[in-house]
Amino acid sequence: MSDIAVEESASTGEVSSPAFDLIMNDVEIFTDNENAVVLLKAAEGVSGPVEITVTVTNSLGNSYEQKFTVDVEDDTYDTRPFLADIDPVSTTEGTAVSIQLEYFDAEDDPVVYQAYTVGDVDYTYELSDSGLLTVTPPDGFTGEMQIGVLVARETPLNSSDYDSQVITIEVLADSMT
Ligand SMILES: [Ca+2]
Repeated sequence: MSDIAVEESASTGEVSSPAFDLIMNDVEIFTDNENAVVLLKAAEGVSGPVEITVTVTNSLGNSYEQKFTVDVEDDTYDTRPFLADIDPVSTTEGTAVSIQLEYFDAEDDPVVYQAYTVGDVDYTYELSDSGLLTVTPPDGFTGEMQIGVLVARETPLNSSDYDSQVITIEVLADSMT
């Protein structure tokens, strides 16, 4: 690049700005023999300070080593709970239906359940602390209705720190009446 015509740079006044647009016709990716990256991965269950020794050796066999300390910390990331899949359920006209909610949490942390109305069917519901959801369809209603449920940490980290699901409940006509 040293034989490229240059001109005075408008911004700095230095005579170093290329007079023409530079076009790269040939780009080469090479192995950097002067710099290297070391990737460290802690083994399962290892924690605390670990001393790392890096040794470089040149072609003449001369070596130089340098030590540094890495502090390995436990995986403290607490994943949020999520609901187990809930299959559609069915009941008959005027009959309450119960659904036991279940969740998974990697750390087995305590959770809270919530339920919320989805759609405009005027059903009623109850939800116990242990996740037993009981939904009662309105009198005379048949067809499909939906209810939303969610599981969250006891102390959510933010307003979207939960897992929700919509349950479809089919209310069948009571053939006995
Ligand atoms: Ca958790």
